[in-house]
Amino acid sequence: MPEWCLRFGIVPLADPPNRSSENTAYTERLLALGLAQGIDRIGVAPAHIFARTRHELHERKQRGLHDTMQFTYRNPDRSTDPQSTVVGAQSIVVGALSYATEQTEEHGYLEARIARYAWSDFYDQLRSALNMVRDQLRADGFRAEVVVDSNALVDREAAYLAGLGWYGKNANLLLPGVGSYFVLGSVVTDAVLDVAPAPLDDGCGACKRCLDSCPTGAIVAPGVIDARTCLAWLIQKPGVFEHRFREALGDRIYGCDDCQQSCPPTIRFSIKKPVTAVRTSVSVLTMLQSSDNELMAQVGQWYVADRNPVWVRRNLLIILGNIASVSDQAVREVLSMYCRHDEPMLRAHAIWSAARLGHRDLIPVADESPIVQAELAHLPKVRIGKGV
Ligand code: B12
Ligand code: SF4
Ligand code: SF4
Repeated sequence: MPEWCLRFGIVPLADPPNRSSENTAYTERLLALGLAQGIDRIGVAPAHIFARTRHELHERKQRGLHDTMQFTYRNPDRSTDPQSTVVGAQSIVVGALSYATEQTEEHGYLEARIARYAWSDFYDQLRSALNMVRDQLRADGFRAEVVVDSNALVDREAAYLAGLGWYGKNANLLLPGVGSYFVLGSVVTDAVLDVAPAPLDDGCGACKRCLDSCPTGAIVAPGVIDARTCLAWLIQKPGVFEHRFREALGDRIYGCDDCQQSCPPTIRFSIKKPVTAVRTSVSVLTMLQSSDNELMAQVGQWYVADRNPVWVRRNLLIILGNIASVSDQAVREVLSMYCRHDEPMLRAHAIWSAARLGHRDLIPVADESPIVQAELAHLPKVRIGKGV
């Protein structure tokens, strides 16, 4: 077992892959195939239990840092054991695909911002490329399964163990020289491949810009995110959007990039691609005026809890309160409609927005729903400042 496995508490499940020249040549051919499919960086991790990550998942769950997130937290023992994806797994081929594009971020009045990783379906691009690697392995008689952003495996740790990068203080995996604008995914296989000699050392040094740039202070220690305060999760979380984070939501409709936009290697040296089919923002009013089916079609592959459009509408209503002009008649009409909506969750958030924009006359004096009553009891002050 390599010395670094011990250092990171990694438990081998089988004999480690031997470094025969045959393995090396086969591994190189596979990795070259992945690169030819458009993957930007690729490497191989040993298919051992991710002991450190397993410990972190259990510990963070115990501390409540996961909030109500399920994903990899639902079953930490499963998501940190490659054997639960492929019985007899020996190796994990891990790919990183850049989602930085030459497209500049442009959005006009009443457009809500989408985080970069969702500007296009980069997961799908990565999955397609990894499928080719998987097919090659299967054609050669091995078992192989692709996992990309799934609950079955913690992607960052796989990439870290494959030597692709280090954990930044913002918790993202940073690739040397090119930063963190990468989506990650794997092919878990029972083929014995040449694994990375060792993970990379920390490359952040004394920098701590991401810690200072987080609008809600969600990076509670280097590499540790408190999901209870992270906007990327709060946007996805079902239920009433906590008052104390509504202003911080700003104009974000999906994801948050602040802790990466402040990261020097990420913004300076990312691998920018000439992507044509990108969408950097959506029209708030168009979405709020759409039917449920139309709305979910615009949302596409975004994660929406239970695929329930209410959560998207809730966020759009908060955004209105944050960015709309008080004199905008179209906004007033939409808010008027939502203040009388059948769904109490939407009435509640529309009332907040109406109060922020000074449309007190749209707000009912009483309501039978406890959610709305709570809202009426804590109306915000009228917004003053930019764009009003
Ligand atoms: C749950 C989840 C979230 C949650 C929680 C994120 C979190 N950091 O905990 C929420 C919804 C908030 C989220 C947000 C985002 N996510 Co997300 N998310 C996931 C998911 C599904 C599981 C992550 C997981 O289980 N983490 C487990 C915890 C324990 O791991 P960790 O937070 O990475 O912690 C490690 C470090 O702390 C490290 N460590 C231990 N000790 C120390 C000490 C020091 C000093 C340091 C620095 C590190 C360190 O070890 C820990 C365990 O491995 C993965 C997909 C997957 N299947 O893996 C995507 C994934 C992590 N997300 C991704 C992305 C792109 C994002 C966003 C950038 C999207 C956006 N723009 O809004 C943000 C970034 C937020 C952030 N700063 O982390 C990418 C990350 C790519 C990359 N280059 O790192 C992934 C891998 C998806 C993918 N397949 O590409 N995400
Ligand atoms: S994604 Fe946004 S809210 Fe979450 S840690 Fe990064 S900067 Fe903070
Ligand atoms: S901003 Fe600085 S500390 Fe944070 S991840 Fe980037 S290099 Fe590391």
